[in-house]
Amino acid sequence: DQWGEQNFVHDNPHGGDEGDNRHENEQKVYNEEQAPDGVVNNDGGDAKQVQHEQAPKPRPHIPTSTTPNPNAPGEMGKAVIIKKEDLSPEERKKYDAGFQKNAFNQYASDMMSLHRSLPDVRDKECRDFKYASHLPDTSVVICFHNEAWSVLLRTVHSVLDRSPAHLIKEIILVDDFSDMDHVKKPLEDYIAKLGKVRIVRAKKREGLIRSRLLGASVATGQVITYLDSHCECTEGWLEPLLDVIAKNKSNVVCPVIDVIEDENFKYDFSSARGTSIGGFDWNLQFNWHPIPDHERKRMKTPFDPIRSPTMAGGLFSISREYFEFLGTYDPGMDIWGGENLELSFRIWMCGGTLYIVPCSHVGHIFRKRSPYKWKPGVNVVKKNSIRLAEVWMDDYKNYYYERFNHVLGDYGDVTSRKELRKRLQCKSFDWYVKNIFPDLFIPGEAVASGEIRNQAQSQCLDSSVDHNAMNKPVKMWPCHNQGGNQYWMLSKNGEIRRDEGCFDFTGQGQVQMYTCHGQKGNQFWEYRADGHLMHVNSQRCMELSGDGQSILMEPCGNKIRQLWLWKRKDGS
Ligand code: UD2
Ligand code: MN
Repeated sequence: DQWGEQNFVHDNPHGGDEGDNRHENEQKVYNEEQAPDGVVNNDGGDAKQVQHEQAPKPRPHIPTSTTPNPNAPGEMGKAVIIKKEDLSPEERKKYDAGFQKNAFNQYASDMMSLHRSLPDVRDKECRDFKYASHLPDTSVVICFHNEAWSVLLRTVHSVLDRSPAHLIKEIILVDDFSDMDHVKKPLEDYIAKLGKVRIVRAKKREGLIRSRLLGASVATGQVITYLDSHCECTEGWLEPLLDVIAKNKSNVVCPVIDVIEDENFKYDFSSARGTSIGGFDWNLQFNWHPIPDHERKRMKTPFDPIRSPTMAGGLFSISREYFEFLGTYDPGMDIWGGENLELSFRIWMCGGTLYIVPCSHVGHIFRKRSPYKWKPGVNVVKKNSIRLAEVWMDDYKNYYYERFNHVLGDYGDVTSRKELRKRLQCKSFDWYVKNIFPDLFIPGEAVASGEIRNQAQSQCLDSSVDHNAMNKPVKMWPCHNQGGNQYWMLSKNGEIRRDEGCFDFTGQGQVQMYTCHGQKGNQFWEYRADGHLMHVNSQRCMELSGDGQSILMEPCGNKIRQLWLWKRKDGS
């Protein structure tokens, strides 16, 4: 039993094989009519509850029943389909207010049991796996700012209902200065009956990072497990996480994050084999990537923990002692953002290992906008990201800083974080990139970069790379010399790209923007010495259309409309 016997400093071979700023106005007034009464006692058995026909009568809380009515809304992770048109004007108002306040369908959530059932999403191999007999216990820390009642408590119950009791030391709810009434006395009364669950409150709005620190400061479990306040844990989610930490305390582990749909609460799960790993782009945004071949080769089975360069941030377990050793979080980070990459880089660079564990599944409601208040006039995400770049990214930080012409603004003092890095004798960011994220696209390695200008006419290849542009044709636009949507890079492996967007041609139709996959194929281009841009698979060349408005893919030939100017790194 290695638990308790680990010395963190350099006993774990590095890289060894074992181991948009969002501002939304929140609706501040909590509507009494939506107060928890009709919601809290939703044990899944009451059809009247579901129809919302009359004002819900206050009832005593019914203690947890884990055998829900299979026909109640949302059971087995099914979608709750509500025909908005059929709702009374009053109910419809509630429906809209719920969405407005939370950026998810609170009305649908309120119809569902707090103990709704989910399918057992595990692959058979995971169900049959034998975990270590002595697993460490965990404190589960859930931070929230104005979370909806039913969503918050379903998170809590999913932990209690689907984890071996002896492994849950406690659940710590951290209230980040919510102003909704239901999270005050009603919540205290409710959790008092659950045992094990306690609440700590921030005295001012701290943001999720300092709230997590507050939770950690009172935690007593051997492991800390963080969850967002809108999650649902599935059967068997916890043991595989703790098992990896039991093997080595410097292993930090994330479950597979399944999607709970914001519109209807459908639980969408992926099989272990479909699991992705975490990465990031040079805007320091977290993103997902397919499991790279080198990692698939390293894994002995598709159910082994997968080494991941980064974590999404919200859902992970870490040995409490190791978390402290590693320097927890940067308390200078506000509200939201950046802490996930900061911790990820720190884990890898300072001797730990970050895994995604395919046998552990937790659902999370992914929202399309942020429902709460941000600091007005401050780009919090940028500030947090600069803090992490300054401390951890060495010269690579400049790829990020170029995005805003190196105008950093006030990002506070990072001296103590730099000292931490020194004290822990962490490796360089260059080491991290080369060993942990070798598939990361490095702008400095681009063989050509800048605008791609047609030689017949001053028209340039133009596209954004956000989700609006994905799977849509690349356009031609008058060259504007401002970079932006006309700034492209030719990667070493023949991609024409910016961030995660790549030129993609299937052999038919038009050249489209597509998420880069790093597999060459439809994204493999050659910028020839004479100025042709050839798609290697189809052997066709990009050609400016006669009207100058679009790109044609034609057999390569001796036409000026097929010749393009693009600055090569070697200056030619
Ligand atoms: C993702 C992470 C989130 C966090 C974030 C980057 C997942 C599933 N989620 O964004 O955990 O790492 O990236 O920072 O990986 N909260 C507060 N105080 C605040 C703001 C938020 O307590 O001022 C709580 C909030 O109630 C929620 C959690 O922090 O429980 C994460 O916030 P989010 O759900 O808005 O973040 P998300 O999932 O978009
Ligand atoms: Mn979240």
